[in-house]
Amino acid sequence: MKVSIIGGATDSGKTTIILDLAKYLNSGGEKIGVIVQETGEVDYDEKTLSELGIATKEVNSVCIPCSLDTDIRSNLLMLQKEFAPDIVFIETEETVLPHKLKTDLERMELEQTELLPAIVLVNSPEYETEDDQLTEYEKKQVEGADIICINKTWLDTKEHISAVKTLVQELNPEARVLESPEVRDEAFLKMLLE
Ligand SMILES: Nc1nc2c(ncn2[C@@H]2O[C@H](COP(=O)(O)OP(=O)(O)OP(=O)(O)O)[C@@H](O)[C@H]2O)c(=O)[nH]1
Ligand SMILES: [Mg+2]
Repeated sequence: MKVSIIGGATDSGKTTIILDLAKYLNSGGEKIGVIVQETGEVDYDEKTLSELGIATKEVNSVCIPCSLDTDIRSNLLMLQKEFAPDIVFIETEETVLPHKLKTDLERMELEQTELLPAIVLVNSPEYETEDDQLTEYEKKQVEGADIICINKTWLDTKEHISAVKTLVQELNPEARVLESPEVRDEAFLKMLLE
């Protein structure tokens, strides 16, 4: 079972990208699970999910990272046992560091589980271009990410996207930085999973 962790600020487009990935993988016959940290509104349309045959678990939002990890771990185990998905997406809320959760899950040595690169979505038109204007979470998320996906580029100017890209590359020279188009083709979606 593969596990993909996708984080980023509220409204950065996490649910939309997960649904795009789920549709793409589902069309190739893969079974998909989603774990979402509930922060109020449920964004996943039950009908869409059931049509795609996706199993979901909601994790209550908690501020203590270790209890969050335990909660996510038990939900992963439950999904694995009851549904045996090929891949599980974890949508984290904006105060969680996806790379930290990935490391914690790696340490738990879950059986037959492969952790995919930790993805952080950046809401391009809303994102600051100076390091000292970023919140602590925004900064730490980007610094630790394996993949930084600059999203909502279609709502932003070329100049601003370019400044955002420069900033995130400075903060994390090791990460792969992708710019997401509004319509994501197979080649783009694949890059988020490897
Ligand atoms: N047109 C278009 N709108 C998008 C896209 N991605 C996100 N949006 C819009 O941006 C808003 C937030 O998208 P979500 O995917 O719910 O973002 P999120 O990061 O899951 O948000 P939270 O779960 O509330 O933190 C919604 O109104 C979406 O319709 C996209 O690819 N195309
Ligand atoms: Mg969401």
